[in-house]
Amino acid sequence: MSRFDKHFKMTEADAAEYAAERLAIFSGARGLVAREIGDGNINYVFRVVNPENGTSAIVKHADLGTRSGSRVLGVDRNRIEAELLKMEGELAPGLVPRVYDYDPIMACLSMEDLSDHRILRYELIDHKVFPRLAGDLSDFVVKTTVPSLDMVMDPAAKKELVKRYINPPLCQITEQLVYTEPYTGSPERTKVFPPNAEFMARELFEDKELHLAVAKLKYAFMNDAQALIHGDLHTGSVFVLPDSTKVIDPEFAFFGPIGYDLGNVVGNLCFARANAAVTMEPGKAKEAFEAWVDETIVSFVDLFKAKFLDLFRTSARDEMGSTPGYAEWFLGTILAGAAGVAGLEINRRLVGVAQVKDIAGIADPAARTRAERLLVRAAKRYIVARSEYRSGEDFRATMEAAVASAAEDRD
Ligand code: SR1
Ligand code: MG
Repeated sequence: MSRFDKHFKMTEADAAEYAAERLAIFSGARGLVAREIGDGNINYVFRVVNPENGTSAIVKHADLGTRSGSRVLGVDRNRIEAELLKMEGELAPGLVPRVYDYDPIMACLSMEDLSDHRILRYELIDHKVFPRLAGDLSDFVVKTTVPSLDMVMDPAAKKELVKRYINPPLCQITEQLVYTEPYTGSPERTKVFPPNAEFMARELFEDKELHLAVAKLKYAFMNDAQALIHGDLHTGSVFVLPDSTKVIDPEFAFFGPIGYDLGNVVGNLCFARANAAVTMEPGKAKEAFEAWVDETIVSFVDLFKAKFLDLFRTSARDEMGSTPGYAEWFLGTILAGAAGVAGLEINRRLVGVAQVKDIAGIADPAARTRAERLLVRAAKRYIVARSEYRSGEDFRATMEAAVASAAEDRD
């Protein structure tokens, strides 16, 4: 009999006791210390340390609802995350934390402590550069998604996986927060920076051509069970060191369009680019950071394209999937989806309920106003003209034009 034979919401003291009882790396240890370090909206994340020898682990614990209690989610997301991390660790070695244990009763996923790493979003806000990023993230997206395509894996086995990773509560969050609420203008479901109230009403809430494009993207997200994707690949889901990249938090994983992962990365790099454009003093540091973000957007997309075609061609087993021209056509549809998602991610982080510090944290109201406007211009182009995006340069050029447009907002 153990206190942990039945699920309850753990405190720090519970987490320390739990880790001592459950995790092999703490076997025989006494006096473990747990601290809750989660900064997300959903789970409880405990860092557990053995002060005697410095051994540590992360215990990610799911309660039935979100932290605020505003949504009931169940706890299956914890299983999905644990299984995905293990799978991703095999497909993309070195790019995810090691899993120590998954406990379906307490809904606890215990894994490698990456406290020596930093969250990419905050590093980008500090205008730091990470030369490995484009290579590592393009590797991650290609290696973790291509193997679960119908052209690559046995379609019957894939359908079993589609069942196993059906993720209704987390998909519902995305369907609402990304694909619906930012276009409603509803005061309960949006959060608009007051100086941009009229701008957002005109550009996002009342633009029917935009709504039609978003509707098409929404039902593609809900119906295109293309591959097993991460589902929430923003810069808060990436830990970095200068020589290391680790993707975390695949709790939103499900069978969906690959462009969702790709577009999330691009959209979040756009936040870094817009932040630099309006907050950095002109000079060498600004030029270097902006050039690195631009180059990272270009290389991320172009490396994805090259690696995708390579892996697809060497691993596609289905006869029709190997038809000459199919891989290139399919890649084109993924890039169009990615452009759409980059735009959706940008818009939802500006006017939706889950905002990002890259923009909401800009202290000068005039600078934040400009950043939001240039981003919305880029986002709308990504969404409405999504079929025109074929290369990294196409994605970069849209941001460059949007940044140039911000000069007009000064007047
Ligand atoms: C209620 S969850 C809000 C956001 O946090 C997650 O990381 C997802 O991006 C979600 O949309
Ligand atoms: Mg998360």
